[in-house]
Amino acid sequence: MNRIIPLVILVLFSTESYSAANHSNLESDIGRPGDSDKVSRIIKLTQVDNMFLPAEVEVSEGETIQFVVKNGGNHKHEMLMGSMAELKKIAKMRRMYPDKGHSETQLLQLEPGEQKEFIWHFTRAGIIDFACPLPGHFKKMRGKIFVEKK
Ligand SMILES: [Cu+2]
Repeated sequence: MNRIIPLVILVLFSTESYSAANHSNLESDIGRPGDSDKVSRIIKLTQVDNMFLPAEVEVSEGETIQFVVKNGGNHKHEMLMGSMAELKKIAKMRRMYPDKGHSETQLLQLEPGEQKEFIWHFTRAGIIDFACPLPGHFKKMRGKIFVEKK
């Protein structure tokens, strides 16, 4: 009977890697990593315990933004962009396996006081969600990027 358990876990993990594969497909909808020589603006986001400041950001279709994300809180935080459905799925995995290593593409993990940057090219108009998927943070620590049509 005990032998069945590792198998079940294995199946759950392979389901996650399947959804991670879906996630990279999805990233073509939310844009893609951008080139540093195409950056038009810098947008600063600060993480506090537990929210993003600002929680709403406006960009234009076709724009390449350099995001500077700083953890100004006293706890570890993360930042991940995607659809709300995708973010919810990832947050659920964090709750189920809090000690597992995480490797979603474009995931930022920040210790208190730490600052990280990434460059993103927004290819299409729409609304992109972002959040800290950590347990206890996810419900409040969310934001939206409004990608305006050119
Ligand atoms: Cu957080």
